[in-house]
Amino acid sequence: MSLRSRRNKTQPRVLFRHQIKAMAAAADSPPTRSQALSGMSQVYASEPAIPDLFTSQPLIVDMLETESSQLQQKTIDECLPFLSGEQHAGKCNQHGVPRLDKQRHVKFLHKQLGRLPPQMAAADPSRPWFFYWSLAALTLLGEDVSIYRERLVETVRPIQNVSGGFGGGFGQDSHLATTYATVLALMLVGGEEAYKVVDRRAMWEWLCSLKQADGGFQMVVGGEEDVRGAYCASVIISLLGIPLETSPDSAAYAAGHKDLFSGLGEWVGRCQTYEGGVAAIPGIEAHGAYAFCALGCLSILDAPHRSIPKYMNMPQLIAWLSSRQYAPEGGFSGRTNKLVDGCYSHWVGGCWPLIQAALSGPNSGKARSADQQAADTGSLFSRNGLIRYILCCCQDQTLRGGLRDKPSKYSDAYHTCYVLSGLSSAQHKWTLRAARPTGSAGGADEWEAMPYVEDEQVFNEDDRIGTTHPVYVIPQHKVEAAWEYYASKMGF
Ligand code: FPP
Ligand code: K
Repeated sequence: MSLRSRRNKTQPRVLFRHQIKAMAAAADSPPTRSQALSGMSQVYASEPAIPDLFTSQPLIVDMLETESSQLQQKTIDECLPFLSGEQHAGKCNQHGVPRLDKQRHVKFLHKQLGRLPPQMAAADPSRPWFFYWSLAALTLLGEDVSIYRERLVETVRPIQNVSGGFGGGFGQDSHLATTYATVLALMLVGGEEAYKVVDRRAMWEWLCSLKQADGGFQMVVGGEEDVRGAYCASVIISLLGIPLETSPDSAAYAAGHKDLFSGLGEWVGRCQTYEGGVAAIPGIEAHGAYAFCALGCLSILDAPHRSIPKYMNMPQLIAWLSSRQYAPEGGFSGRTNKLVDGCYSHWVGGCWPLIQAALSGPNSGKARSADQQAADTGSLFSRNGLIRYILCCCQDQTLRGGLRDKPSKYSDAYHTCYVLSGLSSAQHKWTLRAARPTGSAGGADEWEAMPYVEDEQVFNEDDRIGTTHPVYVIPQHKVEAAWEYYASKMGF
């Protein structure tokens, strides 16, 4: 293999305008260029401490140039000025990291919940997604979203079909993705009025018709079956306390699946690829979004330390997930030879707490083995790298606000939600406090979040955002409130 080094170690550090300005402010008169240079030690002292890893070209570059390698180089060049602070006009902390612009992001999100502008009519079938993305992101930023309860309830009631599930809009067929988004949005606003919108019996019948003979779920009756279906169905079933027995007149029942979770873990396991990642369906390319869906689904079927190692090759999965984090960018890519994107802060970043729990098992504070202790304390990815990418590269810097894929892209509700979810999981440590009893599918494990404290914390403490359940991606207390409400329903 021919490799070349791209890094020029003798290259001088660049003085940014804000550093020269800071020096000028310190002195009575603006410094001349020679004064600026003779004051080098002073400048170095005030220069933000950014590890070279995040400010330099990669040390090793493959000589084979392809469209992919050119795009990768373009992305590095696009991110470096943001990672070095150059693009933040002196508004960085001592680590070269800017603040989280909460106010603007909150404003952006409220706007997303308004009426869609006419040019967005094509996005109509994804309206429930906009509700989920915006409400989840607002919640992470500490906003009370119950003010949206009445409007949400009125808006989603007509998109529920009598045959079960929710479409994207009035008169549209029920789809697992829009149903998942609608259910989560309802749980986010919370309250009995929201909980009772869902027709759970019809939902159960519809889910039974989506369940396939091979164990998986179709997204829509007669439509595609993939790992999104496995995750969305398990979330809906377990959050709403849908009875697990399959309907005796369903094809799944005839195929021997007497319950909705039967054969699902095996089906998800078949989606792990030779690379170690997880694909949408068996036999195609691994992608980060599906890795999260797979691990989330498995963590619902049973406690993660039992179900994830049961269906997944852990070393290969961990190797693949680790390869998703890039330097200097610090963010995650979704697949091999592709680019970092802020949304993978969640799809890939959100896999880590589940992997960590799978490795550590429940930690109730009792004596731990050496392996367990190592898994308890270590971090499986560079949290600071991800936090740098998010705060430096993913924030829209105009009045628009919102978070984005990368600096050359516009912010949107999808990225705002998943970038913030990723930020939250990088800032916290989740522990499985107590696992459900063995063999109780859909049962609740006890999770606990603690602020993750690094030796060197690169973000301002004020910018630590809220937490979100590692499996359901809504706050833990909203998950528990839903469980409590539906537990009182018994059957339907
Ligand atoms: C590729 O896009 C993206 C995918 C193949 C996955 C999309 C799926 C999700 C975002 C998640 C679905 C989850 C649920 C719960 C419904 P791309 O080729 O534009 O991006 P890439 O270059 O980063 O792969
Ligand atoms: K992408």
